[in-house]
Amino acid sequence: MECLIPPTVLELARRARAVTVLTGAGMSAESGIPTFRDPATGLWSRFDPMSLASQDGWEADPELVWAWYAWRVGRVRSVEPNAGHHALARWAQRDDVRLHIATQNIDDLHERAGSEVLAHVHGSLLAFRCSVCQEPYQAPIEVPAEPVERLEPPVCDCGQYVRPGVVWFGEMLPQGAFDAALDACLEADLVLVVGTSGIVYPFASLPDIARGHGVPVVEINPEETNLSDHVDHIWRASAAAALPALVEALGN
Ligand code: BJW
Ligand code: ZN
Repeated sequence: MECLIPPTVLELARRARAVTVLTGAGMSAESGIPTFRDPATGLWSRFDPMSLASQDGWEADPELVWAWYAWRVGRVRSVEPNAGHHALARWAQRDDVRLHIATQNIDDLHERAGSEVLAHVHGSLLAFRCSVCQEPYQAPIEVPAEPVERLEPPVCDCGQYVRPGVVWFGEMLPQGAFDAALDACLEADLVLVVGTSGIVYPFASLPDIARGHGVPVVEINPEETNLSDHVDHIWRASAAAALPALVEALGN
């Protein structure tokens, strides 16, 4: 289906020489990865993602939390980057623009589309490490064919459980990740915010900070979000429709 580009957004994209794209779960939705706050289906509908994605949740029941992450590893492995991921990779290849991506997503779909990601501010699902000594865990991760409710996590050489390399609530972001995203927003002449509800901080503060420095901010999202009142332009469209349309309209 044709995707109509708001003329001001197209003009901003045409003029921009430094573009920073901030992405959230909606970026990967059309690849088949459920967003974080979508109502869950199946086995996981009985559990609250906010509790599972927390140190308290892990400490209370590591087998439950590991089973949830193992299921998500299976989902990420089985899907492909969508047209939106590919469009950003193509845009970054242009000689007339520097394009940075800072993502909250813990999947590797930007990279698999050919993009270099400046910052994974909430970590990477596939970068497993020991939950106690923090040593990276390199052995293959087994994913059950069918989702299960409990699964024992792998064990590190030190005898403690291995955890996913993601950032849970109350945890610090990976060293340097937020600063890199912030610098990229401040040096941009266009910030695109794609597929995030803008609920989680400090990432959600980036659009406001960019605007405070005079950088125009565009939201691409089919729904209203916490950020909608804090951006310059709103484009109500999905990532996989809007981004290819925009990059195509830029021409060669
Ligand atoms: C589409 C679409 C399509 C659908 N196309 N769009 C300041 C104020 C208040 C609280 C805090 C604050 N600073 C820090 C906090 C506390 C906390 C926080 O933010 N709490 C809020 C809930 C209020 N933040 C933290 O704890 C952070 N750490 C921190 O600040 O450290 C410093 C510190 C430490 C100790 C004490 C004090 C300070 C860490 C946050 C970690 C977040 N981790 C998670 C889980 C990761 C692992 C996992 O996935 O399991 O990250 S939470 C979860 O939310 C995940 C996501 O990255 C994140 C954001 O979600 P996102 O991407 O926005 O997804 P959704 O589902 O919410 O929205 C999807 C959107 O897509 C929707 O808008 C749809 O419409 C749209 N959409 N289809 C385009 N096709
Ligand atoms: Zn260890």
